Amino acid sequence: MIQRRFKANRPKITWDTNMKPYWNVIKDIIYNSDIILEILDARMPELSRNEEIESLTKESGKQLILILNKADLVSKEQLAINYEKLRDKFPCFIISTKDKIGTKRLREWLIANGKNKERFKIGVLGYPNTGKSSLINSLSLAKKAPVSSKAGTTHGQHWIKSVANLEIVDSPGVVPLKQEDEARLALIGSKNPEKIHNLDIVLWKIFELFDDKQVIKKLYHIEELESNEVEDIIEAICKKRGFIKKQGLIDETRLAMHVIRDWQQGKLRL
Ligand SMILES: Nc1nc2c(ncn2[C@@H]2O[C@H](COP(=O)(O)OP(=O)(O)OP(=O)(O)O)[C@@H](O)[C@H]2O)c(=O)[nH]1
Ligand SMILES: [Mg+2]
Repeated sequence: MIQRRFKANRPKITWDTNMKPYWNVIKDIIYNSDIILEILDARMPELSRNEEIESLTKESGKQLILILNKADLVSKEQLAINYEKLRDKFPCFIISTKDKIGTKRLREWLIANGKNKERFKIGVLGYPNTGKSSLINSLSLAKKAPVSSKAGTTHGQHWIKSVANLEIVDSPGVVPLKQEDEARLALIGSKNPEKIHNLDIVLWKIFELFDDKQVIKKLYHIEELESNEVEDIIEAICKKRGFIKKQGLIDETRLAMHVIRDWQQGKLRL
């Protein structure tokens, strides 16, 4: 039935047979919504954009809005840079559901946009753990959708009656059809550390994101270290924490687990 509805606008994406039922849920959400909010991680909005969501939305003729969530984890200067890069492409909103930044403005904007409709249906899509359910709760002024720091909390599609005539659908985080780039998924918090194969690579990528290494040094109590080389920082933290293997080598993998968790839980602020 879902396929029949979409026949006229069949997307050009090649479907992997195993992923078909899952992506049919996403297509169904796009079909049933009046507008789509794509939730991005404000720390790295470009990396957290999903090509498939954007092309499916475009083909459906629905409007796409970008939400840069977790703005509390980014400096104002960096936010302005990230916002400038995207605002010409789509309408953008800067949000922190944690600190309640921007949610009132977005709620009012949605209400104004849907004022001529009896029901204004909003689809909320994005990678796992970007804050889809948290945003729905903030917009609805109630805890209607389950939230957790583990990626993959929401399953299936859930329509939630929000404020005024708004109806919002919560969805499971999208799994990319094409590039299964582990480091990218880890950085946007969509892959839990226990499931990451190359932990060391992700650790390096996180540390390399910081121009100002003081932030890392402060969090891990190695302010006395003069060097700003990632290698030296990793060694100093491992020594400080006693992450040393039997042979006397530093246990980078163990550190990686901790740092990735801290990053995903928002303890490292860019
Ligand atoms: N720092 C910060 N953390 C946030 C913000 N919004 C959500 N989070 C946290 O991000 C984690 C994921 O939030 P969810 O709302 O469950 O994310 P989701 O996109 O629904 O996740 P799935 O259902 O797993 O796809 C939770 O630990 C939230 O507390 C925010 O604005 N700032
Ligand atoms: Mg969720």
